[in-house]
Amino acid sequence: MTRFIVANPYAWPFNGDLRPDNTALIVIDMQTDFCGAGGYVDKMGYDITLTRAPIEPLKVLMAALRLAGYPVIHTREGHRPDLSDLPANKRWRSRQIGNDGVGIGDAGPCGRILVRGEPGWDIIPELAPLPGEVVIDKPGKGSFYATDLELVLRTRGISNLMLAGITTDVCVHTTMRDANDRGFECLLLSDCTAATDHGNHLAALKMVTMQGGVFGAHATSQAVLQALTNATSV
Ligand code: C5J
Repeated sequence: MTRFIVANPYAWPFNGDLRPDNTALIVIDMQTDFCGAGGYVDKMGYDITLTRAPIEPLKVLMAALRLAGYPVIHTREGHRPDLSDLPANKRWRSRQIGNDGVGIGDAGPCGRILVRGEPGWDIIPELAPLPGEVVIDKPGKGSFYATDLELVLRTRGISNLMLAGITTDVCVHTTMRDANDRGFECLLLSDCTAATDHGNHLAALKMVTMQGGVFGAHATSQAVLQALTNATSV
């Protein structure tokens, strides 16, 4: 029996082998710094209603996937308190936006921005990991760089990745491209991701569809929910 999710540009996964023991949902950087009041994105002057939009669909999807036995993996972008893993150019660039010269590593309304252990760095309570779920702490935009994510996935026999979280054009895309190069079959969830600019979100979705699905495919969370209930036999 095969099972597919209605997706663009192809029904996903390519081989119809969609099972809870080979497929994981990865929820990227749903942290206060990216979608909470007073967090990094808010402080930069971007509209957090955009980055908060995935919260409700994600709540529903995560509950359904957990019930069906699919693993949910979370990531957090952040740096060591001594900033020894924060490249100088990343810090410098983050200080260029906004009018106060405050950037990554500096004190903001939610504590030091993108620093591990600070309130702003934590995953928002609405989407808090359940006990036992894997949380990957990453210093960069991609979820594989300087983390043990690939080891965790290979150890569990995961070959299919559904990607959610923020931002579509930065951390989600970087992770998806890297996962694709490593041979994972990737699905970006269009309503469970968002960017600080809606045009960038749409462009990031479109990029996925080129060349027959150059990095994988994209689908709505509704399509995933439908696939959980309707198995298609081929
Ligand atoms: C960014 C992310 N945009 N999670 N991080 O700095 O996309």
